[in-house]
Amino acid sequence: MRKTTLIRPRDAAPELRKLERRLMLKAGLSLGALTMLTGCDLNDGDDVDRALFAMSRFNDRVQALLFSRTRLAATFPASRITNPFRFNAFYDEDDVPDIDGGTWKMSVSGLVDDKTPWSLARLRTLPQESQITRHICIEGWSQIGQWSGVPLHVFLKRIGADTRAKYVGFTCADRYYTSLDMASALHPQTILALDFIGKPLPADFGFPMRLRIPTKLGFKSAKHVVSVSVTNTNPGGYWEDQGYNWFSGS
Ligand SMILES: Nc1nc2c(c(=O)[nH]1)N[C@H]1C(S)=C(S)[C@@H](COP(=O)(O)O)O[C@H]1N2
Ligand SMILES: [Mo]
Repeated sequence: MRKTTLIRPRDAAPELRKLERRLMLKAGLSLGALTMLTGCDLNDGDDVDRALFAMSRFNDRVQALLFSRTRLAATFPASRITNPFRFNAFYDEDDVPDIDGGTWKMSVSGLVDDKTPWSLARLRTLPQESQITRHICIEGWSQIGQWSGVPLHVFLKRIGADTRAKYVGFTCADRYYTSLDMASALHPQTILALDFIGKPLPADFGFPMRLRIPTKLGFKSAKHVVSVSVTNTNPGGYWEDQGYNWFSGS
């Protein structure tokens, strides 16, 4: 049975009180208004999580409005590249997917003219760009690396993507997935990376292709990509669907 008691500030969970303060300060919303907006009754932990999740999606819209299509992430000289470079994934290094670059294909779906799958060799025929940027993980560490590959805007144009669509989604060989708003997908520094520090991506770092987007937190830079889709339905993401902020960038 669902509890229906109203929350009094005294017995509300601390995170709920914090949420209420933030709402009042940032949006002039009361908990009652949030209850209406989110459909959560805010009486137990689950509902608080759901309300925070709804707030995070609200933040996405605000961040998207503040996003500048042309503001660039900082770049660095080669001397600043972090060595050794740190591996991270939702599993251990032993479980990194073992992918055959010769048979690997990336599928394309959704609002695009040309859905022909892409081989590695064909991706290499497109214009390539190189960048030395900082990768920032939400866990609180960062490192500078060099990635080269096809700018995503070049790729999207090439496949005849409808760039008025809202999202670009990515799925990976390890069942990881993530997605970008179209403005971020078209940002000049967002690339389909094939090389890391001048050599084909090592398995740990996303062979044979990874997304690299320096204007966003590290978890958006999906490794071992196997599909790209252009869509108006938010594809979410592995961490995003567990409550991490979807926009996660500048
Ligand atoms: N396919 C896949 N991509 C992924 C992840 C993952 O678990 N699987 N983890 C993300 C996170 S949280 C981080 S910080 C970076 C780590 O990239 P690195 O191993 O090159 O440092 O990859 C991102 N992309
Ligand atoms: Mo991360």
